[in-house]
Amino acid sequence: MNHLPDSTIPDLLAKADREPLSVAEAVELAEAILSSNGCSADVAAILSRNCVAAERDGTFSHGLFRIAGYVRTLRSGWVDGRAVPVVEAAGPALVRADACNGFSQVALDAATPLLLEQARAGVAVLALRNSHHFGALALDVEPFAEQGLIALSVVNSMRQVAPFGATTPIFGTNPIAFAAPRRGRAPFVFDLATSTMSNGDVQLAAREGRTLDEPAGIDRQGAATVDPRAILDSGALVPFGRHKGASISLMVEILCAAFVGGQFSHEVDFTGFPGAEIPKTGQTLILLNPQAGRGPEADFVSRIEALFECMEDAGVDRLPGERRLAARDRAARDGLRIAAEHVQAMRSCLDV
Ligand code: NDP
Ligand code: PYC
Repeated sequence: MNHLPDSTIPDLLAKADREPLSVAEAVELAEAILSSNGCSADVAAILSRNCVAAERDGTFSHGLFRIAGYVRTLRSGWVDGRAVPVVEAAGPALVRADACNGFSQVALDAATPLLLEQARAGVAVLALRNSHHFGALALDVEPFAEQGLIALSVVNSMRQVAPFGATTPIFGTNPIAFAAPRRGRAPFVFDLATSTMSNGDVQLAAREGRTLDEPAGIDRQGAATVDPRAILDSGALVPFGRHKGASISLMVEILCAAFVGGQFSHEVDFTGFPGAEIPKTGQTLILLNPQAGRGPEADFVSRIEALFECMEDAGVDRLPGERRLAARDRAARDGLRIAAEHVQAMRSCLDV
C-alpha cells in the first residue's frame, strides 16, 4: 500500500521542527503523507484540509495529532482510502449516502450539491452510513451556514462512554455540531462531544502527563477519576450533565446507527485490524433554510443577532465558536507551531 515518501514531506517536517508552518504548508504535508499511505488524491485533499482546519481552529484533539492514527488505520486495511461514495436522492428532502467504508467527509463532500438543492426548498436530511469519522464536526456544518442555511449534525463513534448509571462503556463520545448564518460575519457554530471530554483530549492529557480538571470518567473499577490513563486503560468516559447528556448521547446513537443503517458505537469491532483506531459508524445531517420556517417577510438573522445582543447585555462575554475563530485568525497570521511529538509521529508515517 505504501509508496516512496513524497520528497516534499521530509522538507516540510524539517521546517515544522524549526518554525511554524503556514496553513497551506500544513495541508501540503498532511496531503502528501495521506497520499503516500493509501489515499486517493481526492480523499487525501479532503482529509488533509479537514485535519489542518481543526489544528488551525485550535481543536488540537482532532488536528495534526490524528494524522498518525489515520495512517495506522489506513495501513490496517480497516478503512478504504480510495473509496468512492454512492449518493442517492431518497426523497424530496432526504439524501442517502454510502461512504463505502471510506471517510465521512468525502461522502459529505459528494452529497453536498444535492443537499444544497434540496435544502433551498426548505429542508434536507443526510443519512450517511458505512463511514469513518475522526474529525471535528464543526467543519461539517460551518460551510452550510456560510451558504445561508441552518445545519445540525451528529456522529456516533466507538464504545468509550458509560451510560448514566452504568460502569461499562456503550456509547461513543458522539458529538453534536450546530451552525447558523450571521450578518456580515462567520457563522455561529457550536461543536461538542456529548461526553465530559473527547477521547482525543483525554489522550492528549495522558501523553502530556496532565491530571484532568474534574473527574471526567471512571476507572476500571467504576470509580470516578481525574487520571486520563485510568480512563483509557479499561475505564470509561461519562456523559456530560449526567442523565441529561446521556439521553442526548443515546439520541445520537439512534440517529447515526438505527436511522442511517449503521452500527451502534458498542458494535464497532476492529479487533481483526491491528492498528485501526477510527470508528466505522454513521452520521446524520439536517439542513434548514432559515427563511422557509418564518416566511419571506421576516429576517432570521436579525432575530438571532438580537438574541446574541441580549445575551451580551446579560453578561455573556463570548459565544461558542469565538475561541475557534480567534485561533483561526492567529493561525493565518502566525502559522501553525506543531508540537515536536506530533512532528515526530508524522515522521514515523514515512516508515514502510
Ligand atoms: P469543547 O468542550 O472544547 O467545546 C464545546 C463547545 O463549547 C464549543 O463550541 C466551544 O466553543 C464552546 N465553549 C467552550 N467554552 C465556552 C465558554 N466558556 N463559553 C461559551 N462557549 C464555550 O469541545 P469538546 O471537547 O466537547 O469537542 C472537541 C472536538 O472534538 C469537537 O470538534 C468535536 O466535534 C470533536 N469530536 C469528534 C468526535 C468524532 O467522533 N469525530 C467525537 C468527539 C468529539 P469554542 O470552540 O469557541 O471554544
Ligand atoms: O475524540 O472522542 C473523540 C473521537 C472519537 C472518534 C473521533 N474522535
